[in-house]
Amino acid sequence: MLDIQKIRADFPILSQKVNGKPLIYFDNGATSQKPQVVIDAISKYYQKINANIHRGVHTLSQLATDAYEISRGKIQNHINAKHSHEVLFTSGTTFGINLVANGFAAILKPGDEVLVSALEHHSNIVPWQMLCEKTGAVLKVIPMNEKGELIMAEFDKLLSKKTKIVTTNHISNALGTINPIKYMIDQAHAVGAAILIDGAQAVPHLKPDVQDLDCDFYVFSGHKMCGPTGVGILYGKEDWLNKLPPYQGGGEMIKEVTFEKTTYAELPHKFEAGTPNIAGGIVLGTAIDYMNGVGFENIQKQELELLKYGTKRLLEIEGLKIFGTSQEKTSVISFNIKGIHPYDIGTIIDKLGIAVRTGHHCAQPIMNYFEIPGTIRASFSFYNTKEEIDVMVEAVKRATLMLS
Ligand code: 7TS
Repeated sequence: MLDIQKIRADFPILSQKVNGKPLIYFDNGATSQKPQVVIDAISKYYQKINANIHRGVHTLSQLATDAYEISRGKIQNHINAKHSHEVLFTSGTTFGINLVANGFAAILKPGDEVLVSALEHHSNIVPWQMLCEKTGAVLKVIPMNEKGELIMAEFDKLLSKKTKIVTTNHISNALGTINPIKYMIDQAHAVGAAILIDGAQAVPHLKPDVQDLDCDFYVFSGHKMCGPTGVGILYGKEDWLNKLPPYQGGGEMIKEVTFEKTTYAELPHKFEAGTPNIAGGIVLGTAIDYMNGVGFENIQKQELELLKYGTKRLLEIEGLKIFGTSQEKTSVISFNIKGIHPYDIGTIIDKLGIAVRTGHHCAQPIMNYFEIPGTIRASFSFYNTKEEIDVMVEAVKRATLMLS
């Protein structure tokens, strides 16, 4: 088992007080906290090797370029991509999805179909709607059931030769459902469709193997997995990345520019216009090293314990309902208390030092399905403890009494 106290000591923010109380950070779905090694790596970059990459002959530029490309290699290994040029640095999940959706504008014809799951974050809905508006393609939704599971029989029925791309998250941010993506990837491919997996909520909990999954695209953000904000990854199969047009034009993404014609650089540079988040890209590698040091098996064990314990303890509260009761679930508990607005509970427990997210979690269609304005979401990380859950349960009880 993990020595949680030792791990907690790696995260300086966790020993802070907020509103005069020890911080209990249960908003890991929104962003994770950062260990000292990550914080140090950011300042070390600016103290020692800050320079622009891929352009200078001078030593610092080469050091920065090497560090950036070493990090790309680490990420390639981590997700088991076949080639490092299939690993593109982006600013985050949202950017990666927009890049792919924008590229499909060159491929889709009116009447083609895009399948989106009912469990998506807005960033995996809106870019596809924009794509459909632009191309005349039709957006279809893979429905879910009361437990917050996608209905595979309905998915199978929706798939046809018209389906050109399927998009789903690996894990739902609002409910914690782990989707059967391997099955979905195989089914999409059986009709000749591409498939994008939004791994934003998966990479903090597991290590995806993109070759084993055989997905066409896998996107995620660094900041939910102990890394900095403003950096993320788009993995794409080489063939697809060669087929898609560039997303942004600018420096570094070209082979040759004249006023008559521009030719584009090879992968990955074709999709990396402009000066990137260099420190972010390098330090994402540090964050991944840190998580691998903790070990994803250990992470999963600890988080499953927290999920089971938190579920049991919260259900002791009268009138409390949990949304998202899938068999396959990660350490996210979305709940409401009968007759009380989630925002009111969130505000009161914040005064007690407890950070949860309240609201629709950028997943309004899920809230509409359950006919609720939002939920209170406690999302646990491996550095959280059962004792913290006990404090939250007592705080929610207290808030409930005050508001009833
Ligand atoms: N996809 C999923 C499944 C997400 O959970 C999020 C962010 C995104 C995409 C967008 O990621 P970004 O890094 O590009 O912003 N989810 C959340 C959340 O649940 N609470 O705050 C942000």
